[in-house]
Amino acid sequence: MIQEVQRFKPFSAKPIALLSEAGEWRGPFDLDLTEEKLLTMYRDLVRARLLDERLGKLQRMGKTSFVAPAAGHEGAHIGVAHALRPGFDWLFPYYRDMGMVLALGVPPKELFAQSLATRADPNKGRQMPAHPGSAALNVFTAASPIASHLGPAVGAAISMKLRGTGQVAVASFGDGATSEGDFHAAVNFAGVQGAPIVLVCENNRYAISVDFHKQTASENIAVKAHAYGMPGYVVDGMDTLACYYVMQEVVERARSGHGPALVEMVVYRYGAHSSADDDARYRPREEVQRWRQRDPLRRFKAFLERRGLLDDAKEAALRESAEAELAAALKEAEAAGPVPTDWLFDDVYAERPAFLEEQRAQLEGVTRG
Ligand SMILES: Cc1ncc(C[n+]2csc(CCOP(=O)(O)OP(=O)(O)O)c2C)c(N)n1
Repeated sequence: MIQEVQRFKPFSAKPIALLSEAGEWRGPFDLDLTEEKLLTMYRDLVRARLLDERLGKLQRMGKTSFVAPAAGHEGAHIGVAHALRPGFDWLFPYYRDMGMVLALGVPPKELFAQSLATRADPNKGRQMPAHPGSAALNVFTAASPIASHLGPAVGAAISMKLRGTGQVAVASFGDGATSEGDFHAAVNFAGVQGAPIVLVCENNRYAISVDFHKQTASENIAVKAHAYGMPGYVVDGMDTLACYYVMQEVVERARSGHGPALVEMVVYRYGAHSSADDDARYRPREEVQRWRQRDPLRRFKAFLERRGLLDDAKEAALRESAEAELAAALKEAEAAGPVPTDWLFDDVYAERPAFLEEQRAQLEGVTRG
């Protein structure tokens, strides 16, 4: 039975951590990842951080209208992405998960194109920036209404179970989303149906300016799982390996027919809620600084250095190559040119009705002048 090989106990008093803040391995089992896998995880942490920085710059340059900063969430993002089978399992991310979809394999060119609305955007420029999706990689397009993707995620997982596909769905969301009715309906349904889904809460302590303690009277989010008949895990979300190993266990548990789990990853966003928010109005700078000390990149780097897998020169080379990859992707995304206005009419009907044809013709006249 899978329960007998469980590494992690649900409902632990403290968040599950495997790395100390100085990067020492503290796991109660032997690390069983190859050097290559560890370095790939670190590379993905760096790519996610650099992507976030680039998107922030594009917003300040006026090239995109909206970003949802993700720095501080990367440990959770990379832990989740690496526990999935890309293109087989399904991911239902939310708007702060750019690093997660990048690590899953969505090309950075597509992510930039989505944010800038250029022809290289597979969503044809019809989503808000920071709302990626990928048909090729089974990534459900991120939605703006919080928690609205959780019902569809559970529905998809139930379908996977009924069809016996062996796939797993993962849906991620913030702590604020757990106050929505959609969250409770979805978790309840997942529990009742034994759906192969992992619900991942990236608890960054704030829903815009609303502090976690105003969000729920529960001691944490993970305990809510108990009421829905599934295990709940609270994990140190700044510890990439803890996020990865817990995810790997519950994903495989779901894959082998043992049902859903709720995983709370305790993270922190260093930046504002979005490019439209002033976080200085609701949280002290010292709090942000304190959390920065726990940074997932810094911790993983220290861990790799202790094992002799990374040094300053290798780190510099890795950053340089990630920078170059993103710069080239951005250039290609921009070179594709803006999305044509009449793409607005595509993909809605198999055969476009006359009234839409008429509107399209009118628009053509307007844009031609
Ligand atoms: C149904 C709904 N209500 C309100 C909003 C406005 N809104 C956008 S983001 C947000 C906070 C979300 O917080 P959380 O779920 O913790 O995620 P975070 O942004 O902190 O990562 C709110 C209330 C929304 N998008 N959808």
